[in-house]
This record gives sequence, C-alpha cells and structure tokens, in this order.
Amino acid sequence: MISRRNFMQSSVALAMSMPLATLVSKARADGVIELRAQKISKKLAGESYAASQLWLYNGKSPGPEIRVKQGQRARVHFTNELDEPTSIHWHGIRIDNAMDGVSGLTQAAVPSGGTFEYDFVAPDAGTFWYHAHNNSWNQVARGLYGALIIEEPEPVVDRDHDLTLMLDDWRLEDDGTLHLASMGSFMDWSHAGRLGNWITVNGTSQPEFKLNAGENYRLRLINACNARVIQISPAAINALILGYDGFVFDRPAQPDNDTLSMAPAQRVDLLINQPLAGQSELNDIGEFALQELSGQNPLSLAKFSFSGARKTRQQAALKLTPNSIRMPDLDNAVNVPLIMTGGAMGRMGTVSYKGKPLGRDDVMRTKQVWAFNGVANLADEPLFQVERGQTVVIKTENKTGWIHGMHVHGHHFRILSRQRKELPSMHWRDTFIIDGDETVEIAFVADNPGKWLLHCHMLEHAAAGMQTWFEVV
Ligand SMILES: [Cu+2]
Repeated sequence: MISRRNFMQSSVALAMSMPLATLVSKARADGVIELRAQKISKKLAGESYAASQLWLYNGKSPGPEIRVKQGQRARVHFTNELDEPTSIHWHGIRIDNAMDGVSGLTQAAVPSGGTFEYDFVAPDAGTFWYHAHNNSWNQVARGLYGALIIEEPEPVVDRDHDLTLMLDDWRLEDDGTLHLASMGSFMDWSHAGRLGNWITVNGTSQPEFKLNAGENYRLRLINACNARVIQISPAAINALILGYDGFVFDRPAQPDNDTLSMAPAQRVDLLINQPLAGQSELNDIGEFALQELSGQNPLSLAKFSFSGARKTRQQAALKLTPNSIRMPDLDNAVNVPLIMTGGAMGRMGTVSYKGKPLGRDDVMRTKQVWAFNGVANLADEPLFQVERGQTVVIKTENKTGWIHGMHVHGHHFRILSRQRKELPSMHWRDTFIIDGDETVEIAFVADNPGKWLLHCHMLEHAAAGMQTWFEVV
C-alpha cells in the first residue's frame, strides 16, 4: 500500500515547491521559546487531496526545530491549545527529571488551555527530538513532534551543511485525510503498531535537496514514526556514520551492514560528500535518492542533487567531539532481568495490571496485550530502584514474536551483547532494537536521580502494556 501511494505521489510532489529544511524556532527577546500544541488543518498528501485535522506544535509539521547550544539553558513556554491534556518529552536528553515530560510519572499532564515552563540544560550535544508524552500513540500519530538539536560549541559543519530530516509515516485514507477510524485499533496494538502508508520528510513527500558537490554535509535522520522500523542503506549513498541517538563517534565510521535499521525514536547522523557526476573515479553519481527499504519495494524518502565545481571530495577535516559520559562498571553492576511477553500469537502468562490480575475477559476492554515481567503498564512499584552512580545491566529477553524498540529515559547506555546480529557495541544509544526471540543486554550508570520510564517506543505497544519505570535515588 505504501509503495503505491508514494509512487503515485511523486509526480504531484515534485511539481510543488517545498521547504527543504525544518523551520527553526525563534526565541523571544528574553530567550524563551514559545511552543503551542494546536489543532490545524493541513494537506499532507498534496494540493489535490483533502486536508487532515492534525495536532501540531506551532501549526507546523514537524514542529519548529529547537536549537540550543550544549550546556546552555533551554526555556520553553508551552501552551496546550488541544481539547485534551498533553505534555512534552525531550527525547534522549539526560535531563533534570522534573523536565522529562512524562505525564503521570514526572509531571501532571498540562490540561487543555494550560501552560508549562520547560527549563533545562542539555549536557550532551547531538540530534534529539521532542514529542507529546500523554496518550503518545494518538498525539504523536497526529503530528506532535519536532527536532531538538543541541549544538556543539564548535560545530562539526556550518549551518548550511547541517540538515535535519524528520521521517514519519502517516496512515491516510484514499482522499488524503488522516485515517482516524483505525486510531487506537486493537489490531495495531496487538500486532506491529500503527504503520502508515504515506511517508514524509520534514512534513513533505520526497523533498529534493540541492547541495554543493564535494562538500561535507551532516544529515540528521530522526525516526518519528509511531511504529515503523525504517531501513536505509548508508553504503548505497556513500555515507559515513557520524553517530547514533545523538551521540557522535570520535570519527566518521563506515556502515557495518548494507542496511541500517532505525527503530521509532532512533536517530542516525550521516556524513555525505558527493563529487560531481562523471568527474571522479570515486563515484559516478550526480544525484541520488535516500531510500526506505523496509517495505516490499524501495521508497524514495528524499532526493539529493549535487552541482558546483568540485571534482573531488573536499578534504576539510571533521572534528568530532564525543559527549562525556561515565562508563558502566560491569564488575559491580546490579542485574535486572526484563522478560517481554504477549502480542498477537504470543503468550502473556499471568499478568497484573494496575495491581490486579488481568483476566482473559479484561484484555479486550483494557487492550493490555503486552507485559514486562508479568506486569502490563506502570505499576506502583518500580522495576528496580538503585542509588545514584550504580551501574545497571538490563538483560531483556523478547519472548514475543515481534520486533521492538526499547527506550530508556534520562540515560544513555551501551549494548553489551546481541544474540543474533552484530551491533557496534562501542556506541552509546538511548533506544535499542530487539528482534523476536532475541536477548539484548544493555549497561549504563544510573547517575540521574528521579523516576524514569523504560518502554517500547512503538507507541501502541507502550500503550498496550510495554512500559515500566525505575528510580534512581
Ligand atoms: Cu514494541
């Protein structure tokens, strides 16, 4: 379905003039950034299609890109103009707990008409994002997200060469409107989550980026999909990898595999540098498409064309400065087992939900079909509680038949082992992929006090039971 739609769309999309980049937020004179969650009518699929009723920050899809220098204060005055409560989570930031934006855990949801002052300092530079964190499965699907870029004191590339690509898949009706009838469907919650049939990059379909040949560009890819694991091939576009989940490496790296998977909420920073077509033995393409490879047919996400005089790659050295973060002390770790169960064709065993056993008859009513360690959704007790500075190893065993993307709030971790696929364990992440029947171990220093969520970032899975929390005291 998706390939047909986006294929059909290509002729429409290319005829339109489209913004190439995300809109960057402008702070007020006092340095405060205004964000408003608003109900907006917007044409997602092109001018010849009907408009969708979306929920967007400042009326834009994606919301304004927020840029703050590393170590500097970010102040956001948030106003909720929706008809229901909401909150904002700053994804991947090792943030002050009170600012993490998880309604029901770190703050009360902001009521309709209410405001909230988000005020935090981001210790790490990199590619992050913000999104609604109350009924996220619904609010994010309707468009409540934007990029959050924490700038290095010394930028890796200048602003003209620093491109954000927020990727999202929307589920649209044939007339181009958001498919509302399937919002919250039990089918999605118990299977792969809400998958869309219409892919946008920075709110438009297949934008084209016109770049200078032979110069370094940083592409910040952010997967804002509710549930789709996006697959790309950095090698196919001669891209190097600069970092994952906001944390850059110490130098650009060759991709490990032909395809690179990005779970919902994961980010990948790429470096591209393309000589002119026919002018270099290195590569003979003057343009290429970044393709999404998870479906039956490759889909063009965005097109890049190169012009200018440079016949070879510019040799300007890139200076990458990795974020400073404490290494886990594996010899003195607290070990936490996390068993994932449930989902379609799976078993949950005996499950408790809100402190009571979940009977068979309750499943359809509560839509709780997934569990961590036999508990669906948040319980009164945390999964674990540790003292600040303690190294934690979480061994996650996925006993469901489904792939998941697990996100730890407030901390970055290292992946220690992965049974079936190689992942570069030497990199920091805030979200990890786990296949069906796979076991993944992660380790981190729990050095950020507060109550932190640990959940599947396939937002329907989280709503249907796949979330828990831990406490650092
Ligand atoms: Cu999941």
